[in-house]
Amino acid sequence: TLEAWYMDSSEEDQRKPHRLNPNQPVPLEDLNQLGVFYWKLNADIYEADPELEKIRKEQGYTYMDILSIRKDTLPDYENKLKTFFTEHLHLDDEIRYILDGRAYFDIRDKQDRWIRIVLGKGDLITLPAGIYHRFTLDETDYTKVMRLFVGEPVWKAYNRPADDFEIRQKYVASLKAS
Ligand code: KMT
Ligand code: NI
Repeated sequence: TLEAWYMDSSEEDQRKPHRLNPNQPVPLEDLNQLGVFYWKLNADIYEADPELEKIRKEQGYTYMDILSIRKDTLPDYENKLKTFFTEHLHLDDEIRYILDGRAYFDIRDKQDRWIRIVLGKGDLITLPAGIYHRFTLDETDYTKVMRLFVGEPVWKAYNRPADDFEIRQKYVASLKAS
């Protein structure tokens, strides 16, 4: 299963866990309510995994590429990590499958509090279009991630505030319904 918790508000190193004391865990059902979904797969066989194939087919994830996120493999590493950790939204779902290493995705809950989700090898997560979020490595400074997309990928991020976007309003309306 997926581990998630509410974050403290300290300005310390973004790569630290930032748990509250005592820890305040967030169950998967709460993440589902926010439109976040999750699969556990066997990343050792990602190149020929029938389970991954099934998900890609059912969800229409036609596009995929793989990024190794570490200082010596990702061009413009420092700037990219800064961009990833700047709160933003996208017009499409963000679909990520961790093939190696670890990473954090932070998302906002309905009351605008940060939830930190830790992802490790074999975790596939989808963040809904219009959700405010950000991404960081942890203190191991490395992950290898597959990016999936429906059709031609659009990676454009709109930094907060982006409240006037139709996709944002659609997302907020979906929360009220749930
Ligand atoms: C994003 O849009 O938040 C990212 O792509 C960063 C995580 S995976 C490269
Ligand atoms: Ni994003």
